[in-house]
Amino acid sequence: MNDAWLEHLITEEEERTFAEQGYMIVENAIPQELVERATQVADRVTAEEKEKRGLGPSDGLLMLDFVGKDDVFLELLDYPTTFPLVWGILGWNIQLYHSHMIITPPNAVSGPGQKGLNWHKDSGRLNNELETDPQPRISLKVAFFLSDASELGRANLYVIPGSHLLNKLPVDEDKKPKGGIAILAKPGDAVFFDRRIWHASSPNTSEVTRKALFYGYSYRWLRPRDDMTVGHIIGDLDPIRQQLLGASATGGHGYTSPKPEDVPLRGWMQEKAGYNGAD
Ligand SMILES: O=C(O)CCC(=O)C(=O)O
Repeated sequence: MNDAWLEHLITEEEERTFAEQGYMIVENAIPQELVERATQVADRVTAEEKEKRGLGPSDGLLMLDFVGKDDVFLELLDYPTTFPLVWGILGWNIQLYHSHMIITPPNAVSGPGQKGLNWHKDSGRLNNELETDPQPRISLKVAFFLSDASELGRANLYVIPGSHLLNKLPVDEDKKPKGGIAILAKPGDAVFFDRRIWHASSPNTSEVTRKALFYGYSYRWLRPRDDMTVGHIIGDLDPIRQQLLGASATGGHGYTSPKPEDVPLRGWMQEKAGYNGAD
């Protein structure tokens, strides 16, 4: 099961980059064939959702909880070029706590009422209620880019490198956010970012609709940030996917004090990836 992960274990350089910069880009993480398949499904799901919400073709769409809507989204959940990096950073007690798809047509923005860059850290109240500075990481996102955002103005994701270690948004003398860069992602690239990094979506001033799928991974004790509508599929999935989608064989206790059967990823890492079982 999942031996392809062994070919993409996290490197020391990736670990260091992510720890220091708070983000990293895995270029060509998924092949164009998969980009095309995922795009077809994303287009279908977008059309259905827009119809439901009464939105037109030029409206942006932020759609939470897409992961259970098609097998292609499950394929990306534990994809060989990205998932080993997720557990390489967070370890084995992990889950998908959140998925969202953002579609940004020409002239649209992805945030409701958004004008420029909507700088934020992820996870809402965690940023107010965790007392430390810097705060703990707790989760990260992997954004799969399906469209070509390799030029400026294509609703690029912006980040402030290194700002995951700063609770306050870094600003210049005029109180303007300082140090932001646009990520120029190509179709098939995966962008990893720490939930704490100051990041922003941006307006699309190009002719190319921006399409990206975001997978949020966290420790299993964090409550999901969306409805995680997966009850209709979870029973048919392999044990590691079940873990990722929120299963706990021993119930509530198993999220904070997991037994081996709650966390099959841990057993797999011990058997296959040289993990020695230490926390
Ligand atoms: O759409 C984007 O590029 C930004 C996404 C974002 O802000 C988020 O996932 O929290």
